[in-house]
Amino acid sequence: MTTAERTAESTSGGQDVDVDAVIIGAGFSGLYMLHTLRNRMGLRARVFERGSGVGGTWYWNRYPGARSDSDSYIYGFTFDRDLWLEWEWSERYPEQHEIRAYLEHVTERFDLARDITFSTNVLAATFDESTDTWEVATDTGETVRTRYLITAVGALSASNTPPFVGVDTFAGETYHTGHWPHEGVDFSGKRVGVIGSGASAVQAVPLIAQEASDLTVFQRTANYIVPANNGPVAPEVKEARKRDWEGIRERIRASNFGFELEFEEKGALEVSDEELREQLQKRWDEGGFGIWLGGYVDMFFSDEANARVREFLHEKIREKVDDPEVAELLVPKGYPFGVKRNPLDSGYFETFNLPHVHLVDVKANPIAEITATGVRLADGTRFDLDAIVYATGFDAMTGPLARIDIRGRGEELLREKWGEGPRTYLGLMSADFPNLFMITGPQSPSVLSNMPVSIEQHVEMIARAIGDLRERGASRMEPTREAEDAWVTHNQEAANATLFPKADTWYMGANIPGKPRVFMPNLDFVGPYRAKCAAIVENGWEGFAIDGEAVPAREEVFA
Ligand code: N01
Repeated sequence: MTTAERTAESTSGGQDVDVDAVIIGAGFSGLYMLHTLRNRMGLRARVFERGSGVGGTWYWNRYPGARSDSDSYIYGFTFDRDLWLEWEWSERYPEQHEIRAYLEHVTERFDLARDITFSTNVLAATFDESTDTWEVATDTGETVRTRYLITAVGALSASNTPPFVGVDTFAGETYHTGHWPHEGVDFSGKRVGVIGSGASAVQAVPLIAQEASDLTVFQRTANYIVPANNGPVAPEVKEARKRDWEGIRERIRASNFGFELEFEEKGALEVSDEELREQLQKRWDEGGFGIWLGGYVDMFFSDEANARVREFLHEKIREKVDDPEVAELLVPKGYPFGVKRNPLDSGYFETFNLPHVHLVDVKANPIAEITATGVRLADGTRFDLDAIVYATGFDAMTGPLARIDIRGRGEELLREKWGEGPRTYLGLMSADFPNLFMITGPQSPSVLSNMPVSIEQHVEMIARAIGDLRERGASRMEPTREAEDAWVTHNQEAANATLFPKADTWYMGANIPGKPRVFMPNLDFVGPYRAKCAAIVENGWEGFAIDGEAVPAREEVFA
């Protein structure tokens, strides 16, 4: 069937809807979803995007130093060989403005903008049981009826400013790394306070320090931070990668985390001190996530194994930081390595050797109040500041979905259904919310992977689902309650077998006061999860019900 024929069918078969699909968000996920549904399948799709341009995460996170921690050659779409070949990244890790330029290029290349409505927030979506459609309402007063609702809202897009006493009273400049001014910020000659020491702060602090006359970093938890080793990529390496598009694509799709990284065959407890140090040093020198996602798998399960790796990392911090007291504060304590997102370092530790940069421990002495002039700690110490930068992260994974009033069967609110933690099947759909698909939703590998790889897999699976529904003439798809319950249990059991629950992280929802403490990503790993999903589809959508007809899932799905 040609695209035109499909379009005609779609139009004639969809008189009860304004469009076949509404997609929320125009980042990597939304753009590829739109391209797939409209350009490849001939459906009528419409994207709503709250920003005034495309990019999602990369539209909002414009703080100094913002760049991806994934190598640039795999931080993009692989669905189109020509697109992959024609785009040139300037460095090992792509900078924010370059990623945004890339996504703008994708938008233009596939003529996507005409179906994207910018500067528009989706406020609510309600499932209509009588027609198996969704009614979507926006903050511009528009209402759109659609068969399929697809959230492409990102896992880290609902920014979090902690509810400090007096947070609105500060008279100076206030910024959040997650929604940085487009025109940039000049910190020259200013006394700046950065609250937080996660991946965003680790990237921003060295650059803010170059401008500020005085910089104070308020740290609650020290992080395990390993070198990025950024820089230009040798032309012959770039060329070899271009020639190996198919190989790279296949390897990252089958990999554990969407990178070209494999775990060591032996565990950290099975090698001599000498071998361990040699291997860790090799990965340290290479930079990137090798030491985390390509190291010793037993360190995720055994504290003893983990301690051997930690010791190496603690030494490295002490070597880099001149003042032993500051170094001790920067050495992570009380939780294992690898279970909190590992930021990549481009001069973060060395920044604390500068005389105008200070580190303050707000675990021992918490922030009591934001005042008109700065920050006051519990013991009464005051910091007078001209600017405060909140590098305080996000209400991760569930936050972006909870902000929308998504009502399924019986008007049940998704955020209420998820009151004790997310409940999904495959991180893709939730029972009683038919025809609602979530790209890289909670309980899928998502944030524990190189995101574009997981995004492509989900987009293609959703497209397949929609294609199958249309072929069958079916109007409704949803997971069964049994499959969802078993998936939730499987995810919790997998996490509980590891050291992940041992740290207070956004993976666990622990950064948001009152959020249930539940491990949110899925731990099946990218390749095995992908294979599992493929088998589920091949077996006629195991664990799903199509127009009420359920196909039970095999036990292996939950292993
Ligand atoms: O946010 P975070 P982020 N009082 O949640 C602290 C991705 N990302 O924006 O650790 C005092 O990591 C909080 O302290 P603690 C990446 O996946 C990717 O840096 O909770 N401090 C922490 O230090 C990353 O993991 C890239 O004890 C408070 C900080 O604020 C995710 O986004 C770049 C506090 C928040 O750190 C989030 O990173 C950047 C309070 N009340 C981000 N509340 C790349 O790929 C919070 N904090 C490059």
